Amino acid sequence: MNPNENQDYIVPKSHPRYESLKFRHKIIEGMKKLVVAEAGLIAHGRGECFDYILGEKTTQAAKKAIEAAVAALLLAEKPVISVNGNVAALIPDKLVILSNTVNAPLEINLFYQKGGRIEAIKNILQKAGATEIYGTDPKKMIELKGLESNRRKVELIAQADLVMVPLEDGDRTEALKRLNKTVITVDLNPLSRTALWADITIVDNIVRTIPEMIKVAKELKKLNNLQLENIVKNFDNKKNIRKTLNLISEYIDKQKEKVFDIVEI
Ligand code: PTJ
Repeated sequence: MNPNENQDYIVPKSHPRYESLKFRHKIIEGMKKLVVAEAGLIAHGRGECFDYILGEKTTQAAKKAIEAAVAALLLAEKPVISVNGNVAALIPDKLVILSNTVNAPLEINLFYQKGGRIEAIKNILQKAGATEIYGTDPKKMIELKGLESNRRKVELIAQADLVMVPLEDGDRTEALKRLNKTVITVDLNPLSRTALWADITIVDNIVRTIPEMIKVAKELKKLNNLQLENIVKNFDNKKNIRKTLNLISEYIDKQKEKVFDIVEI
């Protein structure tokens, strides 16, 4: 979607925060088209805040988690990528490419149930080139045990050995873990329940993570299973989250010095 499509949102490319504003407007447009839940705007704002204090870049810790996540996806027998409104609005094309590259089907799974949302998300994914989209037919859905939210209604996820749940709320991650599934998440908040419960937590903005995962997948596909297993075995999620928290502290410390560099006009 061209961010300048809607005359309300003309953002000059020269704007120092063009990239950030472009994705903010994708979320707003997504909400108008029912793709994004109203609460998705708030979730995005929270994400922006964490992204800011991470320096708006994919950190070394995130790169390590991305490598482990891709290796785990390639090793999984029945992997599924769960898609919610925010993810579909922000990065549909790349999501479809990742799904095809690692052979992990896309399943729409929403926290906020509202008539028309599943259709709107299905449309956006189909426009992006998806041919098989799960989680759209109520007759094929079953309910996950130990979960009360709307996310309990799943299709392929019920049988999956690995589920990637980007921008997730904590309840389902806990439920998936209790069902012995490997969970990968992408969450800019390193302290969220999902981040702490997941097996592999990528603390990064989904708009940078998915393209990076596609790049890494192309490389890791050249490895054998033993090499992929070693990557997963050598990854320590708790240590990696701690490293991310240290990177945030270091980044904030650096910014303290910068405060005095701003010259008043
Ligand atoms: O489309 P639905 O109905 O399934 O609802 C989706 C949302 C995101 C509204 C729902 O899952 C929700 O309320 O999520 P939470 O509990 O707000 O958690 C979302 C997490 O994603 C928060 O920790 C945010 O910091 C994080 N986040 C937001 N935007 C991004 C992000 N993480 C990575 N990349 C982002 N762009």
